[in-house]
Amino acid sequence: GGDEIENFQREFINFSLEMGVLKFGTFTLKSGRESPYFFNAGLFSTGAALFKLGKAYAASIMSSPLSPSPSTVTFDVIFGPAYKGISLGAVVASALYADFGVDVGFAYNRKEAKDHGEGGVLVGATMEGKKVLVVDDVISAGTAIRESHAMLTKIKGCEPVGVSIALDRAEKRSLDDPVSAVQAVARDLDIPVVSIVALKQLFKFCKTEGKFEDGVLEAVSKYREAYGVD
Ligand code: OMP
Repeated sequence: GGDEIENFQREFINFSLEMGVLKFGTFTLKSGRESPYFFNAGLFSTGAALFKLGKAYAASIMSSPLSPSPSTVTFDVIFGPAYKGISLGAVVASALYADFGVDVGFAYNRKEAKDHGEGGVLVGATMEGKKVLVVDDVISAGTAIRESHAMLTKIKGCEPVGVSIALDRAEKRSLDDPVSAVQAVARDLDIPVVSIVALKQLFKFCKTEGKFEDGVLEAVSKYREAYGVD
């Protein structure tokens, strides 16, 4: 998460722009905040895009504290929260195996409990007594990730040990906060939050590579000044 942009980060930003996942304009966030950019991970909607996406997450995880040595990770199971986290978690688990030989479990939840068949809201690998990594798309205010964390702590012996996301928007929840929502999550839940990219790298890359159309650089700069934390 420093100033340097790694290769997998450049590739990730480029292909997010190509797929229309990363867009500039005027967007209202879940929090109600008005943003000059939006990241819609649902538009990683082809086999090739999902394949590359999985690889980018895996690379960020393996170059973070979630991987204390080359082929080890701190978690037993990946949890992908419904709905968007489900496909993300699946491609990340697959890429960890393909690229790093790391084979972990995969689980997800249903939003509605099923009353027939196997029943329940949790599907896949058991998370009882396991160390779990939550995989999600974006953190803005941190609301979604805190809900997932609260759900996991109700499972017997389950220990959430980290969060992996594509984009850290690196913004404060409220204007008088000294830290970003991601920093607050890491502090409050006492676990690492690892992103493929944070706004700082994204901004620097788009600026240097001339990816901003007229007025966008100014709009994103203003947004960072108002809400951002580096
Ligand atoms: P928080 O719960 O505030 O952290 O917002 C995260 C969620 O907002 C994501 O899981 C998305 O559903 C949505 N979101 C995006 O997907 N991309 C963005 O660039 C911004 C948001 C958002 O609404 O803040």
